[in-house]
Amino acid sequence: MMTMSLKKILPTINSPQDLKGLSAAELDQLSAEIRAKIIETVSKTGGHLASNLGVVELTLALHYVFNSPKDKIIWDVGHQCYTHKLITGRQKDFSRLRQFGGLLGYPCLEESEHDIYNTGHASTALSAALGLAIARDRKKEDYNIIAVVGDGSLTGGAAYEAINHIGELRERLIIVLNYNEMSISPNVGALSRYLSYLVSGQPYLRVKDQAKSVLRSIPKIGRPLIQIARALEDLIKKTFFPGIFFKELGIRYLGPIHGHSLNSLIEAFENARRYPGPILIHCVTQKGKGYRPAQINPKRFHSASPFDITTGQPINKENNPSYSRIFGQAVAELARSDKDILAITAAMTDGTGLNKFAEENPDRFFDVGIAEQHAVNFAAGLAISGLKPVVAIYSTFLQRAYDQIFHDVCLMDLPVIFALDRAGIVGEDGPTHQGANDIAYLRHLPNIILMAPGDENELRHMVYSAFQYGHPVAIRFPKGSGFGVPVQKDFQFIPVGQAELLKPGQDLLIAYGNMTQTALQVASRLETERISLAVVNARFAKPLDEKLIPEMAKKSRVVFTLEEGVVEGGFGSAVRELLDRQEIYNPAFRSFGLPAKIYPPGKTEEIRQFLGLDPESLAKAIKDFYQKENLL
Ligand SMILES: Cc1ncc(C[n+]2csc(CCOP(=O)(O)OP(=O)(O)O)c2C)c(N)n1
Repeated sequence: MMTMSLKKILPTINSPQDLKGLSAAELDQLSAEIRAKIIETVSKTGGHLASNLGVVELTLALHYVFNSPKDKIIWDVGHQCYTHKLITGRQKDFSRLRQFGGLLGYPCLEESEHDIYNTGHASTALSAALGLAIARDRKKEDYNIIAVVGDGSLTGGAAYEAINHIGELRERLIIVLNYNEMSISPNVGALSRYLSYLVSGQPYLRVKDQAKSVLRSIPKIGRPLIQIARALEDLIKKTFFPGIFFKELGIRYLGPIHGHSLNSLIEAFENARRYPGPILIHCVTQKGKGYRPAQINPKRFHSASPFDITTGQPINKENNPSYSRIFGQAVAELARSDKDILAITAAMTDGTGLNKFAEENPDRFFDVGIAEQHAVNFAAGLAISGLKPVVAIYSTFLQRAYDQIFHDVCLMDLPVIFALDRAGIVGEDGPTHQGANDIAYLRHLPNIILMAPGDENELRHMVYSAFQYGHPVAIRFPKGSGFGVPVQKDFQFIPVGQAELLKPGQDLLIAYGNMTQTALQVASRLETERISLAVVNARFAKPLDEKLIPEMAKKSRVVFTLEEGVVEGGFGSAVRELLDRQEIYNPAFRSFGLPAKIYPPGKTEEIRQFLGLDPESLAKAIKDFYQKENLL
C-alpha cells in the first residue's frame, strides 16, 4: 500500500488497456488521483465538476470491463466525460479543457477514437446506441454498445422514444443509468419518483404502507375480491421485482448498484456484457462525490466557473447582473400584479434566472424536466386558456421544440413568450451550445415577434412589452453579465417593430441585440478613418422597423448589419429582404454575423476575435469594404 500511494498511477494510463492489469487497490487509488486532477483542472478552467466527480468509478469500471474503442461507449449529454478523456490518452491536453484550441468539454470525434459519438444536448444516447446496434448486427460484427445516461436526461422525450423502440427490437445493448437524483436541480417527474422508489431500500415498510393504503381505498363491501388480489399482486411485483417497469417494456433491469463501488460496478458490467438483449443497469451515484463543496451544492457545481479549491468560492465574481437575472427579476415583478403569468423551464431554473419567480410563485412555476418540446406544447395549452406563460429556454435547446413553436404556438397565434437565454456565442461549452440559430429558425414562422435588447435595461422593457403584444414573442439575450448600464425601475412600453437611432451618420450600421454596443464602438473607431456610420439599434428582427430602416438606407451609400446569430437566414437577411421589398437597391450591403460553421470552444471574447466580430476586426473589415467599393 505504502509504495503504491507514493507512485502515481494516472500518468501511466495512456489507454484503457492500461487499466486491465490494475488491482482493486490500484483502481481505488486511480479514482482518487482522477478526482484530484478533475478538481484541480476545473478550478482553473471551469466546467462540469459535480457530474464528473460522480462518475469516476463508473467510468473506470466501464473501461475495465469493456474494450474501447472496439466496444462503443456513448455519453448522453457528454458533460460527464472527463474521466473518460483522462484515461483515453488526453492527459497532457487536459489543462486546456474548454480553452480556445484545447479539449472540448464533451465527446469529440476529432479528438480520439474512443469518442465515438458527439453529444452536448440531452437524451440522444439511447437512440444512437440502438442505431449502432442495428448497424453492428447488419454488418455481422461483434462488440458491445453502451449508452451512459443520467436520470435527468431520462426526462427528455427523445429518451422515451428510444426506450419504446429498444423494447420492441430487443437488440443487444447496455444502458448504464447514472442515477444521482439530480438533473442540474433536483430531478423532476414521475419516472424519477419511480427510480427513487427502486433505490429506497425499505421493501418491507413499503409493502406494509402501501398494502394499508390499497386496503384503505377499497370500500368495505362490494369491491370484488379479484380486484383486491390484483392490487396486492401488483404491489408485491413492484416491490420484490424491482425494475418491473423496464422489464415489461422489454428491457432487462439490473440494480440498484452502488455506483462508487468498483467491485459492484465491475460485476454488474460483466453480467451485462453477456446478456443477449437490451439491459439497463441502475447505478446510484452521488453528484460532486469527493469534493465537499460540490457534494453540498451540486447545483452550483454542475457547471462551475473557476473557483478557489479551499473555499469553493468563484474566483471572478461577475460585477454586473446577468441578463438571466434581469429577465427573472422582471418576470417576478410583473407576476406580482398579474396572477395569470406563469413560468416554465426545461430543467434550467437557475440558469434561466427563474429561481426568484419559482420561490415567490411555486404554484405558477413549472420545471418540466429536460423536455423542451413538452414545455412549449404545455405553454400553448395554458395560453389558449387565457393564461400568460413565459417559457425560458436556452437558444440552442429550444431547437428541440421547433415544431411545437410552429404548430402549437405560432399557427394559433398564441401569446406565449419565449425567453431565449444564451443566444449568441456561449464560449467554453463549444459547438453544441452556441446560440447561433434562433433568429434563422424562428424568423420565417407566422405571427411571431422577434426581439433582442441592446442592453440589460432594454431587456426589462422588452419583457414588460412582450406581455402586451398578444402574439408569440421570442426575446433573445446573451449569456453572462450585462454592460452595467443603469437599470430603470419603471417599465417602459416598446411599440412593436420600433427601432432606435442611436447615432447619426452618413452610412448605416444596423445592429441587433447585444451587438448594438459593439456597433457603437466600431462607429467610433471609424470616425478617425473618415467613415461616418449612423448606428441603429434594431430591437426587432421581426417585424423590422419598416419606416426608419428604409428611410435611412435610402440616404446611405452602404448598409451594414451586425448580429450574433448565423448570417444565413438571420437578421441581416431580414434587412436585405426588406430593402428588396421596398425596391431600395442602391446602397451596397454587407452582413456581419456568425458563420454556419463549427468553431472551437473558448472565452466568448476569443471566439469573437476568431470570427472577426470584435470591434477592431469589424472596423477593419468595414474599412476594407469602403476601400474595395471606392467609397473613401
Ligand atoms: C436538450 C437539452 N436541454 C438542456 C440541457 C442542459 N443540461 C445539461 S446537463 C443537464 C442535466 C443532466 O442531468 P443528468 O443527465 O442526470 O446528468 P448529471 O449531470 O446529473 O450527471 C441539463 C439539463 C441539455 N444539455 N440538453
